[in-house]
Amino acid sequence: MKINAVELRVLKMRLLKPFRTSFGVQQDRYPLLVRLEIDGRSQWGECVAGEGPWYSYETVETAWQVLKGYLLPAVIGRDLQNVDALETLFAPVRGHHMAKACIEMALTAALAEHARKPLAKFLGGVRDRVETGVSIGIQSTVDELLESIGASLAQGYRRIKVKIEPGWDVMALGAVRERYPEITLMADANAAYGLDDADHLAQLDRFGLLMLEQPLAAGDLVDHAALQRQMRTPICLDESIESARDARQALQLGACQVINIKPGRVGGFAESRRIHDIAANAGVPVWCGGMLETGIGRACNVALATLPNFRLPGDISASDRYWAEDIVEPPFTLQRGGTVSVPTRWGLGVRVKVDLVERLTVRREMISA
Ligand code: SMG
Ligand code: MG
Repeated sequence: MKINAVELRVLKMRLLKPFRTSFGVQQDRYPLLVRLEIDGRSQWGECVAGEGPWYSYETVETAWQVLKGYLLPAVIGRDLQNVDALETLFAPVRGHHMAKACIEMALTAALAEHARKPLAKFLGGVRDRVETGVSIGIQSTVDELLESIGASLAQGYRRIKVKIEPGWDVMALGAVRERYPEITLMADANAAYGLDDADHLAQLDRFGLLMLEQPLAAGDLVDHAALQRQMRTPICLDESIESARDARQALQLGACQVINIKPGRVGGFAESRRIHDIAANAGVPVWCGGMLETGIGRACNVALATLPNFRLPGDISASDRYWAEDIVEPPFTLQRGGTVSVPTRWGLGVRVKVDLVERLTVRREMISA
């Protein structure tokens, strides 16, 4: 397969509701899309980088520059029979896994289509629906939090993740547990704490959380291991795991008992698979995170989450939780038991609404040899 050219685009899309985490509030999302011209057809992909360097050092701007300046010149015009060839060409570029991932995932979808298989089957998936949950941002009041959780449960979501930060943690989760003693509940701190907060965080143990996601800074594997020794709640790592090496070292250190895999964060499907296997061999479950994706990135996440060791519900909510109108057809909808169905068409499995993408585009550039 030969990538003849790649079109980069940034869209502007309004989230239905602002999303607040420990690092800021987001109302508009600016997804960076790629369209590979590959063997005479188009293959879309999505980069998960955010607008600012908060969740990661990567941003829409850095991904654009690294794609245009380094990654795309290395691959355009080359014959790529598989993803290994792509990874070899990308290897000299240090980091920038989000920029790399969008091309890797688009190429994988094209290879799946070429092999006449749905992406999930091409990846080795074993499920036709995946369990999903919701991620509920930091709210202004406990009443709003309880209301938001109530609405999500009423829609059929079965796992609730609450974003926390210092000042919005023990009290907020305590109120949730009092109202909903039985729900599957977890919390995500997006690196808002330090090891000095260990005693405080250990108070969360009494809420029977499924896990506590990324309490400490991304580079703090050793401190996460120390914190895990001081609390019963399983620690899950998200920002800390950018590669299979990170996963191996985190598990060796005892820094976590669960891993959140986002293919867009770790360089794509192949690296996600390696992390999945390392975790499986260690008896550690993984689940698929989310980055407020459009239907393109969501289709990738759904496909990945069909692998066997994705044993916990993902942050893969339906399209209508984020967007008034998704850019793919059909949109992802919530099905019985709080699940999302896995597309069965070949390749990515959803059709991109090109006219809508066109209307939402705020920046575009064609990169060719
Ligand atoms: O896509 O439903 C989603 C968002 C899930 O909470 C979510 N993602 O740390 O896991 C996380 C956050 C990162 C995204 S912040 C823009
Ligand atoms: Mg997270």
